[in-house]
Parts: sequence; C-alpha cells; structure tokens
Amino acid sequence: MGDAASPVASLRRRVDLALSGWADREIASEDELGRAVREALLSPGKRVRPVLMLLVGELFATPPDRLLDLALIVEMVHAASLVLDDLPSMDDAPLRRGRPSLHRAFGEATAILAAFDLLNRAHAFLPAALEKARIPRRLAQTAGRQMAATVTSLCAGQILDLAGAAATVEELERVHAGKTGALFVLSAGWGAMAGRATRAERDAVEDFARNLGLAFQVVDDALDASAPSARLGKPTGQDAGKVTFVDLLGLEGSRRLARELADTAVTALAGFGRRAETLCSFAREVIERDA
Ligand code: GRG
Repeated sequence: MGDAASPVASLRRRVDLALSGWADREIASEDELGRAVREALLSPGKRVRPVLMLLVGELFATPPDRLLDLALIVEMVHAASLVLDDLPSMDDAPLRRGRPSLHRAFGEATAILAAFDLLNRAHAFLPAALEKARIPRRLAQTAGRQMAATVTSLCAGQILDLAGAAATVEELERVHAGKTGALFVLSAGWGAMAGRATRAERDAVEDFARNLGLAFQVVDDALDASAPSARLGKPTGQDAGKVTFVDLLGLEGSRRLARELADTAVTALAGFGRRAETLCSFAREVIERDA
C-alpha cells in the first residue's frame, strides 16, 4: 500500500521493527504458543491502526518513538481479533495475510489460546506503554477503560456481523462502527491523549478515525467482492453469509460511500489546516488501496 519512500511507509517500517523487537524480547520462540503468537503478530499486515496513532501523534508534535509501544498494543488487539475472526466457528478462513490462518497452521486450540495470550499481553503492557508515551497517571485508568470498552465493541460488532441481520446501510454502519471503527477511534484517541490535545481537538481526530474506519471496512467489502484472492492474501467471497456494503449498495455504490466517508473524515480535520496533510493523504491511501 502506497509509495515505499513516503512518510507513512517509513512509519510502517518502524512499527514492523518495533513489533519484532518486542516479540524477540517477550515471546519464547521455542514453544508452540510462542510460535503461534509470533505468527499472528509478525505476519505481514498493513499496520494501519498503529500508523494512524503515530500520525495523530505527529499532528500534536509527539515523536513516534514515544508512542510506539502504545501503537504495538493496538496492533496486538487487532492481531488477536483476526485470529478469532478466522476460526471455524466464525469466518472459517483458510488464509490470512497470504499464509495459512492460525488455526490451520497450529490447530484450533492453539489459535484460541494464542489470541487470549496476545490480548492478555496487550493489557499487561499498557501501564509501561502509557508511561513511555508520557500520558499523565490520572489518565491511565481512562486509557485502560477505553481499551476494555474497545474490545467489548469488537466482540459485540462481531456477534451482530455473524448474525447477518443488518437490512439497511445505517444498520450495517452501526455493526462496523463497533467491529472495525472502534479500534481506529482508540488508536487516534490515544495519539491525541499523548499529544495533550484539547477536548475539541481530540473530538476532531476521533471523528476522523470513526469515518476512516468505516471507509476502510467498506473498501474491505468492495475488495472482497472484486479483487483476486492472491492479491489480498485471503480468500475472496469470504463474506458470504454476512451482509456486506456491496450487498446493499453494489460495487460502485460502495466505492462512492467509501469516498464520501473519507471526505467526511478529512473535513473533520479542517481546523488543523496544513498540519493535517499527511493524515489526509493517509486517508486517501487507505481508501484507494487495492489489497
Ligand atoms: C477479543 C480482540 C477480540 C476480538 C473478538 C473476532 C472479533 C471479536 C472481532 C473481529 C474484528 C475484525 C476482524 C474486524 C475486521 C476488520 C478488518 C477490516 C480487518 C482487516 O484488517 P486489515 O486489512 O488487516 O488492517 P491486516 O492483515 O492488514 O492487518
């Protein structure tokens, strides 16, 4: 996704390096659980959520190094959610990121335990990561509650998605605000918190993230319906049984909705002027991606 020399690509490389550094320090690679956790976390993902956090941090002049550990935490939660999403009782997906999904590679029991372990480690890492981000102690409890509420949103959104009952675009947007949008909002919100953003500034970046997260999901549905499986690194048509934006709006309508949501996201940052340029081009990159 995007130009290898861009600021976003460079942040993505920093996230990848930090992820493998963390895993080398924390995760034993000799045992089955450790190997599964490493595969879930280090397999080649786009790192959209941690990069979003780092870009929001930059908006408030927070150096990426200070935020990297918090950025790893949102990627750990995301990676755990992908493992669970792929399970036979959910999407029953054979492939993820171009490789066998975790339960196909390690068996279902190990995949479930690896997801628990990742989530547990993410929570355990939070106090140190908040300290490194210089988030005041009085806000640490808030951050912990936000993380717990986000995981609950993911779970609730997933249950609604699996039920496949959304009949309108508004209902489907509510499902994905929980399932996909919540982690985007947490990422942006923590970036703003570390940057000592005002309430109005934090509301603006969270509004940006909410719309970007939804746009991201709409594009995900459009790609599932139109892109070759080899490019996506996962099977297409996997959304069968669930209701998708393409079911409700068609491919063209979905692409139009994604553009509208991205425009709304960018508009939310108008008050930051040119300072928000990189975040705005990140939003365009996210919706124009082809994988
Ligand atoms: C307990 C954390 C936890 C979750 C349980 C399974 C579940 C509830 C929620 C599913 C959340 C989910 C998988 C949402 C889908 C969002 C989405 C579009 C995923 C694909 O994300 P990308 O494209 O993936 O960023 P990469 O591979 O690039 O990281």
